[in-house]
Amino acid sequence: MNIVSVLERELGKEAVVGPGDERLEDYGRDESPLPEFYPPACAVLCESTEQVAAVLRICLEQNTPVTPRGAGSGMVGGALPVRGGVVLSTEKMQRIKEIDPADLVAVVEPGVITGKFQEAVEAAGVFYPPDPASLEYCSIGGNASTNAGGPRAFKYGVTRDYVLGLEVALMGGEVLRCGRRTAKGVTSYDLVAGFVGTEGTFGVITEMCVKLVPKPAAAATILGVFTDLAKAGLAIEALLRSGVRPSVLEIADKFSIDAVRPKARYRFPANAGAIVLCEVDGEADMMEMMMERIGLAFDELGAIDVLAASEPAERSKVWEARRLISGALKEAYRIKVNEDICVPRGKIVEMIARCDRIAAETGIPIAVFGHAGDGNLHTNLLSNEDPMDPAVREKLWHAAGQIFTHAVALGGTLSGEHGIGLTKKPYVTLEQSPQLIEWQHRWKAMWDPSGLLNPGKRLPERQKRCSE
Ligand code: 2HG
Ligand code: ZN
Repeated sequence: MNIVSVLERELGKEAVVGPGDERLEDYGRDESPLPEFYPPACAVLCESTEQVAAVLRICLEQNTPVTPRGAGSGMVGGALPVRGGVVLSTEKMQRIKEIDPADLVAVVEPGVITGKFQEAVEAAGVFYPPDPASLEYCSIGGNASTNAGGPRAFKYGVTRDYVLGLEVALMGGEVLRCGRRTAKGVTSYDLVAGFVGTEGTFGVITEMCVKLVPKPAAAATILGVFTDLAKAGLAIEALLRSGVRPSVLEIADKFSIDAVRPKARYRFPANAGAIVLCEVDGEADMMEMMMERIGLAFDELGAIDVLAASEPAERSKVWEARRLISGALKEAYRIKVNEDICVPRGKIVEMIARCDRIAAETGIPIAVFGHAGDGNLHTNLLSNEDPMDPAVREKLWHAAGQIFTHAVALGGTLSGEHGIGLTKKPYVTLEQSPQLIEWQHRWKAMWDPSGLLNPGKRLPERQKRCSE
């Protein structure tokens, strides 16, 4: 019996999207810049931990690759079934099981949409800070699998900092609960931190216990507009040194501004070449003083416009300009190879200058935007050439390699928040030693000796050791 029939028999036909079903194509793509479609044999839309465990048991019994998938919003091909087989989707596991403001925790299933979860949490008077730009459609389980960040990571940290406990289904069908519900806890090895960020290569998250924090009483947003990116980079570095502690410190360049200009409600000055978006939160009576300080700093650093917003409607207008960037660039160019390098904070200006040089040398426009306060820059290589042309792709991925090389030379890393998945796997050796890669292979083999769980991702192929 083939794998599709076995899954249909054990989980019911309604859980399986099989051959001939037009929905199946969606499970062979994601938000990565790869134009290819990776056809799975089928996708299983699991609704419970038991179903996830059953799929992992059946796939091991049938020696079939299985690729976990959240909302499919990943940008590095982490959820693509590159070896075919089964896509295991958690998109239907959408229950918020508990929000407990007294314990400051919530218990959720992995398919819950992050933005919806934040709304529910805030309605209960508490706050869940991780805010990937895709929060309206990404899922919290996917966020944990990639250890997603977002603008507020600058003050509040990334998803890993909020995951206290996990239920994980392992290859073969065993279900493991690890972690805790308490604010602190060191009784076991930190398996939770180990599972977070492994892009579904160790196991499939079926339930999460996450930390909440008190909701800030007020927030304000300040936008500084500069004539060029170098000036905006200097503003970021100056703010980092000034001792003010915003919750958000974002940057965007002229490519990004020009892409969002027609869509955004904020009217950018004609000579806008870069923006710095800053947000502060805390006690209401602190807001004015902090906005004034940041506004003054922007003026001193040569801003051509400063916009301060404290009302929710005005703030959302400013935020809209930032949140639209990724999609607007995607619409404006046929190819958008987006990276998310992260460099030490003191090297932001230098990294921006190096991107400029790479753009000039290769002739490839590079849009730079993102979470500059964390040194996490989305360097987007743009092109209007044919995405299927191997020469075009080679040129773009070569330039991406140059960006990675420079980021690593400055003490940085390939990925600050999107993950490695498929697209960045060829570059891992630029950053990591063969020894480090080998230990990660051993770790992966401990959870998935069969190598069938999300195969072909994250780790460069294993090097043969001299003794072998
Ligand atoms: C963002 O910060 C996302 O907007 C997407 O991480 C980044 O498209 C990108 O490069
Ligand atoms: Zn981002």
